[in-house]
Amino acid sequence: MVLQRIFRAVIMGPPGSGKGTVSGRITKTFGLKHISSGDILRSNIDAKTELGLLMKACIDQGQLVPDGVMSRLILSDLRALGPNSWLLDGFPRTISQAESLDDAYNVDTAINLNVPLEIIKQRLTSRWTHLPSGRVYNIDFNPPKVPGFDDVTGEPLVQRDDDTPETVTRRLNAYKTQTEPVLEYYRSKGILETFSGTETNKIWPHIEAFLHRRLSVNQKVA
Ligand code: G5P
Ligand code: MG
Repeated sequence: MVLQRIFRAVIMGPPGSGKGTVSGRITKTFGLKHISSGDILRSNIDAKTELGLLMKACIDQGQLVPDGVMSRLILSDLRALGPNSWLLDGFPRTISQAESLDDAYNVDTAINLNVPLEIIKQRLTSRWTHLPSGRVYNIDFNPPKVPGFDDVTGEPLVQRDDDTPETVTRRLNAYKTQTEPVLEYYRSKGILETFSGTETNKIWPHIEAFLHRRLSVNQKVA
């Protein structure tokens, strides 16, 4: 789909709710640029910069990276994208981050994946990731064609350091205390769209239909 008007969305949900998986489908179907805060942080860590070390300490403890660092990083990447449609995955995660984003851009919609917390832990401990691209696999849900290797590049997959059961518990706590208020923030602005369920394949058709509706309205207005 070629968009005639700029469309800017954020995708939210607890760790393991499927933000990365659904973002992959949205970018493929609708051609939005995908920016994942977690992928950006992990590539900084990989580059072993001083800032990367600070970020790694936060992530490995299941804590959020400080707002100032995070907002600067994401806003500079968004600026580099120029006048394009995009989908932000994993940002904003605090009210302060949501306000920094609002100061710079008009967000059209906030997609919220509402997946029960009980099933999330199991998903994360069986996740395999291709770090350079952020592509994710799961032993049960979407296994790679060759076990341990990325389908596209053939490069090795790894398990994220923060996918241990203890760190997942801390990440879920951070989500409840710091990120859930952001849902309320977007609800009060009238742009929150919540999709509930336990399986991505069942949630996805609803998100796809919603975006088709939103984007065709956008195009008529354009
Ligand atoms: P991230 O990288 O943003 P999280 O914790 O928000 O990490 P995560 O873990 O990346 O979110 P996800 O993207 O929501 O999860 O989920 P996913 O990867 O698509 O799916 C999870 C697994 O389930 C995969 O293996 C997938 O294949 C499988 N799966 C999907 N659907 C199904 C299904 O229907 N069934 C089954 N069985 N499996 C399925 O952030 C990491 C850290 O970076 C820092 C924080 O420290 C954070 O903890 N950070 C920030 N700090 C401050 N501010 C920010 N804005 C920050 N952003 C990141
Ligand atoms: Mg993710």
